[in-house]
Amino acid sequence: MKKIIFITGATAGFGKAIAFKFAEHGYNVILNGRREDRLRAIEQTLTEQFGAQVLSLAFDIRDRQAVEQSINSLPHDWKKIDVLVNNAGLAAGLSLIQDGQIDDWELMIDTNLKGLLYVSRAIMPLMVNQKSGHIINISSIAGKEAYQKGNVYCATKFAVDALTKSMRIDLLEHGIKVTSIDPGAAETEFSLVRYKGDPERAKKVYEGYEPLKAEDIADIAFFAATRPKHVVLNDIVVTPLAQANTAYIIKKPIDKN
Ligand code: NDP
Ligand code: 8X3
Repeated sequence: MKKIIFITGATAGFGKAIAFKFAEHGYNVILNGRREDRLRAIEQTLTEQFGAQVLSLAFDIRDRQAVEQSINSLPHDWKKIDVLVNNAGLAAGLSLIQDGQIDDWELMIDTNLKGLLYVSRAIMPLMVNQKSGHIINISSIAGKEAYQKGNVYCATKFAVDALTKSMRIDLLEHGIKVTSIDPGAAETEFSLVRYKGDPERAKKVYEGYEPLKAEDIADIAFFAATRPKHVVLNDIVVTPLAQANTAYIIKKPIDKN
């Protein structure tokens, strides 16, 4: 029987790349995200290209009722979830904490922290019942070290780090693996979202060095999910070669000629 992976935030970036990677390697996939048109397009490609069975669940992970209703009403066969990737998340804005937009703070806390909890709360009992499963939380290097103007985004990722460790302890007796992947700078729609749709500002983040790609994270997620039964990768911090930590990135000047 094919394994099932449930991915939040699968309409772009890491989540989409993870869906492709796992479908290519024989998994059936549950895709989540808010943009239904993208979900349908990805579903069609995964089905046609890899023969995967795909279920698209369009909901906002901040909507507790929608999360519970969507997951509780999964068809029986789809409830045997082998891998949950808690990936949906975002940074909103980049401001000194004293100047921060409270609406941005709420959005990040509601998505990165509360949304992750709602989804996990609905899926963990299924894994406990089946006495197996693997939760992969996409945290960030920002969950290891704070950086200037990162404040609330960093706080949400530090919280994800704490939840990853807590999950590993509380789920230990049920044979459930818990892994954290903590990427540094990766070129996805992340900066476009952070800068509220400003493509010039978003592009600048990745100028002068080679950032990580979504596929790099998908490779790592797949590697983590395919270790022998007795092996758990706890915590994987990954940066581009040009990045040492949240504060040090070597950028070469761009030749504009
Ligand atoms: P993208 O913006 O490319 O993708 C984010 C995904 O999350 C989209 O599919 C989006 O789908 C989904 N999403 C956002 N909000 C919600 C919501 N409320 N409900 C459901 N889905 C939602 O960013 P990345 O792929 O880069 O980011 C993925 C994760 O990786 C995030 O948690 C981010 O914090 C983390 N990360 C990113 C890094 C980077 O440099 N790119 C580095 C370290 C960590 P839709 O809009 O359709 O709902
Ligand atoms: C995204 C990476 O360094 O912009 O989590 O916070 S960073």
